[in-house]
Amino acid sequence: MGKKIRIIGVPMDFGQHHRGVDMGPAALRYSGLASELRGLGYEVEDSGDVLVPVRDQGPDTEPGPKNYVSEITRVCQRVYDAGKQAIKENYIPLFLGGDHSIAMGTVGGVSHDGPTGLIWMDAHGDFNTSETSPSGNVHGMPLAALIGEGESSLVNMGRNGAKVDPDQVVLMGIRDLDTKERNRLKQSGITVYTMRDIDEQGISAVTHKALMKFVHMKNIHISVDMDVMDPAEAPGVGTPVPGGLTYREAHLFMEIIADSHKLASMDIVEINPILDQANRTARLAVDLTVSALGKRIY
Ligand code: NNH
Ligand code: MN
Ligand code: MN
Ligand code: MN
Repeated sequence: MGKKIRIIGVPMDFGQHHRGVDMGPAALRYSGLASELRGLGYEVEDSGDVLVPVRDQGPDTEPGPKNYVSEITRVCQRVYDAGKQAIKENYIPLFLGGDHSIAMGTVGGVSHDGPTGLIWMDAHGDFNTSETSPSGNVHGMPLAALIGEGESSLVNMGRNGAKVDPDQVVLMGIRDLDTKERNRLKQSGITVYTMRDIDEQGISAVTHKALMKFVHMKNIHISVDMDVMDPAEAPGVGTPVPGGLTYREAHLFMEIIADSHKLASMDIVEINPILDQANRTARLAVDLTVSALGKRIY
């Protein structure tokens, strides 16, 4: 296969108020991520976890004025450096969240030395800014920050300004947008495939269309918020929304991505083992990851 994979854990839960997403990296490792990937023939290095300050507010903290922007920025800067380094050393970085705010670091870092196409798999748009967000939670803002909108400390983290062009972004699986977020998204130029689009056209057609967008690009990053899945498949997430991807829809997406040979980096985020049923969500995430990295049924 020739490609090496580097696992980078980011046990950060500052982007939202449910405690427990910081255990995502452990849940994924426990589910056998590295050995499954070695089974595919990859050389896999687990570089451990990026340093994340301890959050000492007790169980669930209230959303609101304290949204930990400075803590998140500091962690994302480390993630950015780790992503940039991994690409430079010819690894496929596999980032284990943590909540979705880590993607401001991951996508920034992997695009440091050249553009990447971005496929954002999510029930949500993650396209709020601190002005439009009803919750104040930073995990609802990373995609906006990546295209250069929102608080300057988030936008200018790693390197100044936008990290991806709206033209290089596809959002898939969405079914829950806030009102202002929806308007901003419509004006952004980002390609959006909602659950309705997937229901009507099928996941295969939609995925091939998404890939057509990146036909002139060498690298694709997929950022998988596990709440893109139907809650019946992936109960261990903080903000489940009914009507998500089925097991086979998500696998077929990953299998088609693997066939493109363009997957250069990936995030798996928002797994909350405390809310899960016997680590199901992390086990599903491992299955999806190995499909994205080339596991074939036949
Ligand atoms: N849109 C809501 C917000 O901004 C919810 C975001 N929650 C997510 N995003 N899990 O992926 O607070
Ligand atoms: Mn998200
Ligand atoms: Mn989400
Ligand atoms: Mn369906």
